Amino acid sequence: MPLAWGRNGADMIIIGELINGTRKRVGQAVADRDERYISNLAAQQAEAGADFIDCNPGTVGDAEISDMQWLVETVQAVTDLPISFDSPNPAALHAAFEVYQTDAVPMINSITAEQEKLDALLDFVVESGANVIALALSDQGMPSSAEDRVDASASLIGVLTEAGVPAERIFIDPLVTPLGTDSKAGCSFLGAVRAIRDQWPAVHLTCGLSNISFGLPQRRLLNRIFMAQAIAAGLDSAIMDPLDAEMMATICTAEALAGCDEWCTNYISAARAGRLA
Ligand code: THG
Repeated sequence: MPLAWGRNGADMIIIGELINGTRKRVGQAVADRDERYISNLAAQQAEAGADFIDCNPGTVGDAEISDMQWLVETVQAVTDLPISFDSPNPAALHAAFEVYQTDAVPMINSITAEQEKLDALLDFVVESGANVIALALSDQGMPSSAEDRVDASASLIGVLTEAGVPAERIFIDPLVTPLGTDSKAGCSFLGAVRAIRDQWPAVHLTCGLSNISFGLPQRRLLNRIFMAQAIAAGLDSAIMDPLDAEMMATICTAEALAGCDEWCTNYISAARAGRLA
C-alpha cells in the first residue's frame, strides 16, 4: 500500500508523537522491552506519513539512558525515517545519538535558552549536524506573553546560528500552554508564531499542539481548529498523532487556505483519494 499521504501530501513536517512513555501502554512496552508493540507504532506512523518518529522514554535517571537506546534501536530496525530524540535529559540525547545508525538526519528534542541546557547541549547540536527543536524556555521560566516567546526564540536563534547551525535545521517551539488555565494561551502562541515567521522566514516552527486542550472537553475539536489557526500564522511542523485522519485532513485544508498549496493540488488529490470526507 502506498503511503497514505505520499509523504503526508502536505508541506507540514510531521513528528509522530505516539512513542512516548508517558502514555500508559507505551510505558508498559518500554518496561517489558516489547519490541513488537513499539515496532508496530513506528511502522504505522511511517505509513500514515510521519516525517520523523519521536522517541520519548518517559522515564528518569539511569533507566532513561538505556530505555532511550532501546527505543532508537527498535525504531530504526523497522523504518528509515529519521528519529526525534525527545528527552529533557542531555545524557539521554547523547546516548540516543551513539546508537543511531539511520542515514537521515535526526532531531534533537530539545534545547532551551536555559544556561544549563545550552552548556550541556550546544556543542553537541553543532557537532552532531542534527536538526534541533529549540524550546522558547529561558531562565526567566515559562513564557506567558507572545513577547516572552519571541524573546526566548530570538536568543536561541542568535546562539544557534552564531554557533554554525543553519536556520533550516532549527525548529523553534514557541511552547503551547493550556487554554484552560490561561484564556490568552492560544493568542500568545499564535502571536509569537506570526512574529517569528515574519522575522526569521528560514527557521521551522513546530509545537506539541495538543497541550492547548489539556483539561478541557472535546479536545480533538480544539486541537484541529488551533492547528488551522497556527498554520495560517506560519507553523510548518508539529509533534502530533499522524494516525488522526481528521487532523491530517485539517492540515491539508488549512495549508490550501493559507496559500501553501499551489492550484490546490494537494487538496484536490486528498479529496479524490477520500481523505477529506
Ligand atoms: N514540545 C516538544 N516536545 C514535546 C512536547 C512539546 N514532546 C512531548 C509532548 N510535548 C508531545 N508529545 C505527546 C505525546 C503523546 C501525547 C501528547 C503529547 C498523548 N497524550 C494523551 C492525551 O493527551 O490524551 C495522554 C496519554 C495517555 O495517558 O495515554 O498521547 O510540547 N518540543
